[in-house]
Amino acid sequence: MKLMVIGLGQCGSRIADEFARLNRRAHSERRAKIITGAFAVNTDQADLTGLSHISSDYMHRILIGGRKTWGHGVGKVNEMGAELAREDGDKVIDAVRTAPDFYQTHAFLLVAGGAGGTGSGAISVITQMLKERYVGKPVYALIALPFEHEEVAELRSVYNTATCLKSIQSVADGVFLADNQRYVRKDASMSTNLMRINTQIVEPFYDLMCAGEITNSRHVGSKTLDAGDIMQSIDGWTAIGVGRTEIPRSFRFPWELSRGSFRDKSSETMRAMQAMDAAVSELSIACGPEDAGRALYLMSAPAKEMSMDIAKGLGDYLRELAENAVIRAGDFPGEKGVIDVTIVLSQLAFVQKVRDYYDRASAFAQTQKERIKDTTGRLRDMDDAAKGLPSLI
Ligand SMILES: Nc1nc2c(ncn2[C@@H]2O[C@H](COP(=O)(O)OP(=O)(O)OP(=O)(O)O)[C@@H](O)[C@H]2O)c(=O)[nH]1
Ligand SMILES: [Mg+2]
Repeated sequence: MKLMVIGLGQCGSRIADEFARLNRRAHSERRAKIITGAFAVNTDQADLTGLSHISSDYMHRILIGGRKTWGHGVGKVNEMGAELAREDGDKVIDAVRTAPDFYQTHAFLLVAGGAGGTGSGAISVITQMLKERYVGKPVYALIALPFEHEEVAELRSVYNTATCLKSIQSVADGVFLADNQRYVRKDASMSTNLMRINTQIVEPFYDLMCAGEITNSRHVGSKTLDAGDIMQSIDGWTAIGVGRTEIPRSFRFPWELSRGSFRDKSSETMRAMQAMDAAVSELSIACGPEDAGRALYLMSAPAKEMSMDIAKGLGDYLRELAENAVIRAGDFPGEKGVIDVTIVLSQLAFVQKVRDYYDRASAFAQTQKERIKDTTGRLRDMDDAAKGLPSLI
C-alpha cells in the first residue's frame, strides 16, 4: 500500500519524517516504494527546519499561520491550530495535488500529537479538506496520545486530546492510536526516548505497506496482502503492532527442515503464534481484541518456514482472540532467521483510554466554565468599586 503522509505540528512532522526514512529503507532492502510523498505542516518555523528526511523545500515543509504566529507556534491552543488550518489549508492541498506521485497514492495518512496545539487542531480540518476534494481516497489519521506526566501536569493536554479525538473520529476513515506511554523506557533521556518512540510507532507499518508493493519476485508472498485488503480492514479506532520470534539456528538449515517431523512442524507453528502474541502485547494502544470488528494479520518469514499449517494455525489463533472480527490475512517471505507477525485490530467498539479522555475533558470543560464565571464576577466587583473615581483616558 502506498501512502501519502502528512505530519502536522512537531510530533506529527517528526513521525512523518520517520515514514520518509521507512520509504528509503523499503527501497534499499526490498526495491519497494511505499510513500508517494511526505510533508510536514507546522505553525513553527524552527521545528520545520529540524527535520531530516522530508525534502527541505517549502512545498514539503509547509508553514501555516505565519502572519498570525510569526512562525512561533500556537502554544497548545488547538482551537487556534484548527483556525489557522482553515485559513491556510489550501497550501497543503496544493502541495499534495502537485506531488509527482500523487496518482499512485492509495490513501492519505495524517499524523499529529493529540495534546499539542497545531497538530491536534489542524488534523481534522485538513482531513476534511482532503475528503471533500478526493472522494474515494481514504484518509487515515495516526494520533500520538500524551505521556502520563503531561496529563498530570497539564489538564489542557487531556482536553486537547479529547477534542482532537472526537473531531478526527468524525471525519477520518480510520484512526490509529499510538499511546506514547506504552513506549516509554525509563532510563532514556527525553530526546532519545522520542526518537526511539517514533521509530517504534512507524515500524509496524513497514511490512504492511511493503506487502503489496514488492516487484522483486524473491519477496512476493503466496497470499499477497494488497492495498484493497488493507483498506477493507481499517475503519474507526485502530490498533497496530508487530511481534517477532527468532528461529533457532538449528532450524535454519534445509536438511533440518526436510526431516519434516511432526514435532518440527508444531514448533514452527508455535513460533509463529509466539510472534503473534508479541504483536498483541506490543499493540500501539491497550484494547481488547474481542472488541474489534475487523482484524488483519501479516506473517513475514523465510519462505521455507511458511506453510499452510502455520497460516491456518495463526488464523485459528486470531479467530479465538478476536472472535467478533472479520479477519483478513497475508504472508510475505521476509528476513532470514526471524518470523514477524503484524496485526491490525480495527473497528474497535471500545477503547478505555479514549473513554477516559472524554470523561476527564468533559469534567475539565465544566470546571473551566465555572472558573470563568467566577473570575468575571470578581472582576466586575472590582470595577464597581472604582465607579466613583474619575478616569484619566
Ligand atoms: N511520539 C512522539 N510524541 C511527541 C513528539 N513530540 C511531541 N510529542 C507529543 O505531542 C504532544 C505535543 O504536541 P506537539 O506536536 O509538540 O504540538 P504542536 O502540534 O507542535 O502544537 P504547538 O507546539 O502547541 O503549536 C505531546 O503530548 C508530546 O508528548 C515526538 O517526536 N514523538
Ligand atoms: Mg509545536
